[in-house]
Amino acid sequence: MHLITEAALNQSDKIAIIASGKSFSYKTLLQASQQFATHLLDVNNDLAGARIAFMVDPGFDYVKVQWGIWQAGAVAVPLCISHPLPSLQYVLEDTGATILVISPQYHDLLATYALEHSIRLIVVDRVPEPAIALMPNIDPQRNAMILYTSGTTNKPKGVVTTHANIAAQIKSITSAWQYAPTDHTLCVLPLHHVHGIINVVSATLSMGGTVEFVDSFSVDDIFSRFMKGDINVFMAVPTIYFKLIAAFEMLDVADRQQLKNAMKKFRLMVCGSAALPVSVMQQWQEVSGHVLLERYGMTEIGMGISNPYEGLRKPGSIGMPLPGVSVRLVDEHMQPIINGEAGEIQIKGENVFKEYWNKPDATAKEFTPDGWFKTGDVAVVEEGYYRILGRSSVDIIKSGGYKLSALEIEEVLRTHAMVDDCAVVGIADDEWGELVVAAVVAKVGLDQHQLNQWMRTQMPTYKTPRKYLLVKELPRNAMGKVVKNEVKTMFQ
Ligand code: MCA
Ligand code: AMP
Repeated sequence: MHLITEAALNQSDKIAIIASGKSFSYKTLLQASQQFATHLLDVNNDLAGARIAFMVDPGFDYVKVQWGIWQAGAVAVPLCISHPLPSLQYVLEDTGATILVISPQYHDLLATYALEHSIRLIVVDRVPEPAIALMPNIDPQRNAMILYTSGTTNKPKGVVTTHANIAAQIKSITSAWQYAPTDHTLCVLPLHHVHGIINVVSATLSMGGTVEFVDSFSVDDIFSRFMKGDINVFMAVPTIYFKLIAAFEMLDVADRQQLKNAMKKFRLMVCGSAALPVSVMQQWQEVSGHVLLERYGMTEIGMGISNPYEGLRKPGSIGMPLPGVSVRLVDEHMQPIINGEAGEIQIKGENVFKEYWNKPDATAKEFTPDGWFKTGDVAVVEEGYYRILGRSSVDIIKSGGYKLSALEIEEVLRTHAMVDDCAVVGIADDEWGELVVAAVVAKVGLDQHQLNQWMRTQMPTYKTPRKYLLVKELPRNAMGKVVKNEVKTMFQ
């Protein structure tokens, strides 16, 4: 990834990363990543698109491993550090990963699996520091990363981006939001999604800024770091701003004032990944003095549409197309909208992903014949600003900033011995955006607590239903299809 490593060469002694109480310069990061790439290369001179999965905590090692994978010519597959084994296995099998890099604490979870599947296991703190080998020359059109996204199919799909895609995604936001070497960004987001990987970490490092990591998500920790006065950029999902507002209100007057003073000095605060409620935007302005910059993105496209850095940031709106991104709205006949009506957002540009991994049919289905990517999000344009109205599928849920597939959750629920049938929906929730809930037709004697615990062994917690409703039967239409909107009303 030339864009990022070039910045590292130019910045040298500047601090790139702060994590777990330590600071690491660009020079240290680049050297460590090249040593790691050398270790990965072993006897090869180019890993030629091999998939390397890594389950590494956010921090110096994460970035070292990611850069090492890229420099060795392999494809980075970041795993979610809170996923249970079945979810990890799915990604490892789907990508055919041949190398797995882990933080030491994930050894017990994954070592046996790696051994049984002949996957080379590398524990990140037990890597030698070899003399740096010659790195392969990487064509920008080569695959760089695979991220998993839930959609209208029951299993998550691997979104493949090339080096050129990632570079375009980075260039677009760094110019629009004026990233600078003086940026000091706090990373509180998970690093298996675009928001954390591209917007927070990669874009900041590409411009020579500093990324500071937290050990785990904690509102108190975020506030105490804000109060130190170094951090000047923050990006998060609406749920996190909601949580910060609630915590701010619990502080005493002196702490509030100190925090306000620190936040006033920030250069930028961004919100995205899910609709930002106008009330949260307004409350955050009172708390921090900042008008949140709301933007719209997707795993498949990086960022597409954004409120302006300078100019009116319109509440309830996602703004205008970002530089280098073409955006259009189309009606149900795929005709571009010209009369101000609502339509599906479609996107074209170098930022758009290459394909779904090993899924040519799914890839073809999501593009128009003339190369526009169909987002499935419906919007209108009002005075030049796009406003999201909803999604074309009721089976996609956004909760805590995560995109979830109702079908995927239902599929897992149905494998429980006591569950005969079920319907999963998202219901509106102030804190989480949408809350995952499930109507369940069950055998007599189902223990809901046990079901909930069991689901958490099968899926990451953020995908599991928050409420279960036991029903005799699910509401169906004349065709026998479950009517999801009726299921939603059952929870009101
Ligand atoms: C967790 N909890 C929930 C949910 N998640 N309750 C309801 N709904 C949920 N979705 C509960 C847990 O069960 C637990 O309760 C308690 O909250 C704490 O759980 P934990 O997992 O520790 O949550 P957290 O650490 O407080 O995390 C909340 C969070 C996290 C920080 C908001 O969800 C998060 O990092 N979200 C961001 C995701 C993200 O980066 N999305 C970007 C993808 P109990 O103890 O009772 O079990 S979208 C993207 O990349 C595109 C390109 C874009 O546009 O950005
Ligand atoms: P993901 O695939 O996890 O990257 O999620 C992408 C989806 O998040 C988009 O298709 C939208 O539905 C949603 N999304 C992202 N940003 C926003 C936003 N600012 N407002 C509303 N929805 C958003």
